Amino acid sequence: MQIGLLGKANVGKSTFFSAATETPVQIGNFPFTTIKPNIGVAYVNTTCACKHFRIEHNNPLCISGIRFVPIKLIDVAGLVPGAHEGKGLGNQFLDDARQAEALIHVVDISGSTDIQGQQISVGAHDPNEDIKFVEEEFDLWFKQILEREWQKLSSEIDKKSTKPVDAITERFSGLGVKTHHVHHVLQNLNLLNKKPKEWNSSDLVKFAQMLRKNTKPMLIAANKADLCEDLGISDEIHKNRDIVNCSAETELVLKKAAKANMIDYIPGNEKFVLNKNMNMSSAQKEALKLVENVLSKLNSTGIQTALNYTVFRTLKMIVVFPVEDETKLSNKDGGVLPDAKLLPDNATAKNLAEVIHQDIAKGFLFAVDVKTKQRIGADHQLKHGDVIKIVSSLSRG
Ligand SMILES: Nc1nc2c(ncn2[C@@H]2O[C@H](COP(=O)(O)OP(=O)(O)O)[C@@H](O)[C@H]2O)c(=O)[nH]1
Ligand SMILES: [Mg+2]
Repeated sequence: MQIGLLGKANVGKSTFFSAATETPVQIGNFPFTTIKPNIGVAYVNTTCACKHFRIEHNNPLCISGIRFVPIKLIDVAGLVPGAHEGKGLGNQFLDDARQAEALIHVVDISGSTDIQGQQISVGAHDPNEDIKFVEEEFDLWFKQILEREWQKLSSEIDKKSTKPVDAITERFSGLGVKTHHVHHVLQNLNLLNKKPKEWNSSDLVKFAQMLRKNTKPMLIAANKADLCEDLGISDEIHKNRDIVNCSAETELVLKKAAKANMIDYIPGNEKFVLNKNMNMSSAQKEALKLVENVLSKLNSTGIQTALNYTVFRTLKMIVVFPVEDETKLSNKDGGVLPDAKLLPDNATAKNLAEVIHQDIAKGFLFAVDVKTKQRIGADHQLKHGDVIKIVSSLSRG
């Protein structure tokens, strides 16, 4: 599971990345601070199964019944118009985005950075322009790849009479394109029964656009929302796009203050609690006052919301808790609810076994839904929050 952070220079991608991963990366107010893609571990969160069973357990990823599940986050170099033609760090940027299953487009919603990433006064730039150009760059990139391959691909399909769905999927698998994506797009555009040789250029453009939307879904993180007088512009965009208001800088301050024991803060929360036993300088107190103001305006910093939205709503993933001992809810070492796995929402008990270990899957006998104590078969579809014991004739390794 990988999510890519993208956007033009200076919108706060690296700040978002640091806040979400706590990895110290270079943060600076000039273009191309991030030269090499940074890959880090961030977390989505959901209710832990310990709540259902009303038990307490010691797991560093469960804080007061909120379970944090790791995902990979990629911070990629800033994007400029013309990137698909290699402008800026163009092709490198687009290549990095290949690995991502979904993207978070970080936008400066306060309008205080121009298209090149230079700082200007609040409201001087229209963030809609950024949304437009980034989507266009992606569409053009997909179209370019399609066009480059099209001649060969369509004549191959014609000669060998392979199914277009299979041939197209195979050729574009490097972009994270799966059979169901291609089928869905072809069906929607009424192209399922049209020979690729007979496609016109408009078919190709539409196909590229829709394939991009389906394989690289994008959430807009309306960052620097703390600088906005009001958030009307974001509400306006919300009419046709998925968008979450964010303040990456505020989240970073909160994470750092929590790390230094000055506050208690659960990422995603609307509040933090001051640690009365810590001595703080007046500057630190002042910074936390500002943070309080931002939180009261935005409800939360939006960083956790953006990650959760991408994984649970855009990608429709579910969290399942595998256990080996269904009475103790533990693994062999006695760790209670030791694991939380992210799975697609149509995943079966067998799929969970595959994620745990190939041998467990090979020897799959049956599984137990620990919440209902019912025996389930290999094809049983799992739900978000399920606690599952797999019974296998083989053990791992
Ligand atoms: N006011 C405000 N400034 C931010 C926020 N996020 C980032 N910044 C500032 O924007 C500038 C660029 O941030 P950076 O993360 O390096 O941007 P990148 O080029 O997109 O990676 C830095 O000065 C950050 O401190 C935010 O949420 N609010
Ligand atoms: Mg950066």
